[in-house]
Amino acid sequence: MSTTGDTKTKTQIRTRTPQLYKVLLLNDDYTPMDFVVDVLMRFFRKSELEATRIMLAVHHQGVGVCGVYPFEIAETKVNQVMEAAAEEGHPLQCIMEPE
Ligand code: TYC
Repeated sequence: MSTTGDTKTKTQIRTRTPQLYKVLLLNDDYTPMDFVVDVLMRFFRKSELEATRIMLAVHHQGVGVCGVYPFEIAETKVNQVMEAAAEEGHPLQCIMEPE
């Protein structure tokens, strides 16, 4: 490194991988299956087949992963799902947790 007053340049070797978050759907007894499939297609870009598979997994197991994203994208998806559900009066819950 120069000590003559030149700009000093240091190569950063280590990079930090951003923490990823799982976006999860929770089961309930009231939200229509069709609505959940629609949410998965609209906000998580799933095919109808994949959306149906995820919805049924949540229905049977209580919880399921919709996708894994950086914090702000996960947060946006949770908000979009919660807003859409509230608009239709469904109790559907969507949460995020660190992967
Ligand atoms: N259990 C709901 C029903 O029988 C369907 C459902 C699936 C609800 C997934 C929420 O995240 C959910 N209508």
